[in-house]
Amino acid sequence: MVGLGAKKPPSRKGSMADVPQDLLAQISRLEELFVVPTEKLKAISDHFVNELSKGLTTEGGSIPMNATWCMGMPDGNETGTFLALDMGGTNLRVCEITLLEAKGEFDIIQSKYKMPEELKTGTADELWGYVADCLQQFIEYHHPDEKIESLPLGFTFSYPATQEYIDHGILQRWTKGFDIDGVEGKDVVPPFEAALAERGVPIKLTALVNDTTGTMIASAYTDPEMKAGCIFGTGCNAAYMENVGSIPKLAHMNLDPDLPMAINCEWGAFDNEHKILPRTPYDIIIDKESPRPDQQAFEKMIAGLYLGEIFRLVVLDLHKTDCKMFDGQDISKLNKPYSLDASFLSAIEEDPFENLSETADLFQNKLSITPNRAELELVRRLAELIGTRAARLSACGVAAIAKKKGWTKCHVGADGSVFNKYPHFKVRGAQALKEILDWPADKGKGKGDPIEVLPAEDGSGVGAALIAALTMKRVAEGQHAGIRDPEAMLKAFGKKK
Ligand code: G16
Ligand code: BGC
Repeated sequence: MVGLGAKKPPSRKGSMADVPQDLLAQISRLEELFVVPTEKLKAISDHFVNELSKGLTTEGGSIPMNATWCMGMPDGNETGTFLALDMGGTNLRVCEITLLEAKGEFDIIQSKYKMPEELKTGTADELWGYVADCLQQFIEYHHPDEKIESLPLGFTFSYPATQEYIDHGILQRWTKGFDIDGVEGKDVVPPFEAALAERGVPIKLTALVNDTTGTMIASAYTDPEMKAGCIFGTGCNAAYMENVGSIPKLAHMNLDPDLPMAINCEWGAFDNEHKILPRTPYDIIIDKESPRPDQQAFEKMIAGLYLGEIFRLVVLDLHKTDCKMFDGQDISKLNKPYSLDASFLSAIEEDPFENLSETADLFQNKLSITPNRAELELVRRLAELIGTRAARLSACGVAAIAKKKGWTKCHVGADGSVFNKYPHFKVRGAQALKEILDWPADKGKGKGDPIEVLPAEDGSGVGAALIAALTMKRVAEGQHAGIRDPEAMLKAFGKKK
């Protein structure tokens, strides 16, 4: 993993000496397609600011800007024991979190389960059954013979949901390649609770939370400078704290305009109308062939689910066009959509050897292809271009939130496999933020930057527990906005503070 203060990745331009003219011409073409210059970054983030505001109006825009009813940051003094479920793009975690008396401290026990690939396109019953089974297993293992119904549950459900109340959520659409019939447009909480009840685990959900909101709140628990949370993983998105008075679509509720409200931006949907993002022909194919075409335009250019597929489509194209990459070789394995994931690109970018021998091994092992030296140089540059574009475009979203809110200095908590594992992602993002926000020459390295994107240490499950705690505190204090049945919540969990 590359730290925030990591050195700039070494340029490999010098290694291109042996690359033949036709491949060099292809590299220049790819650079034209994938490099996003400073001026374009600035134009994208300015447009992004307008789109964030539009999403908060009653008319709405592409970016949903979902009000989450998480109405406050933690101060580190929250206490109590909570269950948390965290259904991310790759893993399902079940946690029991005890927020301790000591400020900002907690104990956590957790089990991690893989989200099986086939669940993502299976049936709703299978999905909820699996999630409920994992929770049941966890409870039976950690609390045999105990009644734990009174433990509040925070459920991190990392998909766009419309919430009129914090303990329900109507799935707007599946993202990240999920495609399960009969869930979109419906409240996801009743079928989830029904699956629990069927298994004799009558736990009631206290808060349905997006992973970005969870990440923001978990990060803010120990760092008062945290103002937003981002996920750069299988999907990508951000949440930040808005004030109710700046959310015209909530005006009809006559709430105190100074109340805070976490907004789950769902910024993956930025530019669905294709006004500003520099899409390549490869991005267009990805979109057309995805289960939800015309959705998540921004996400499809930058999130982990798509990075390997962009790479595969380019390489396949180079095989078919005049330069005939891998000429005469059997490329059948390369023909399979989504056969390469972001870790394939990470590994190429991490190859420490001048002769790119690890990249050669990767191609051999994964695809049964033997690239020549020039082809190795090209695929290395291609991975660099795709990974750099992802980091630079991601920074446009962070900059846009900061600009919208007038923040010149703050911390942003981030999680997800791309942020944590993709080489140079952090430092490339920091460099782009510097270009967009015109920081001085010594900034843009990550550490010590005015806006610093920092790893969120403990996953958004902790955030979900904290949000459940904050919600119960709010209910106990008589603040009932966004709570469906405050009486029932008080009765179930008592006056926890
Ligand atoms: C962490 C967070 C999840 C989030 C996930 C995103 O989980 O706790 O809430 O959804 O990151 O990353 P990805 O999409 O790469 O799974 P984890 O299990 O990945 O550390
Ligand atoms: C989902 C978001 C989520 C993000 C990161 C996107 O595809 O729509 O709700 O926060 O992925 O997991």
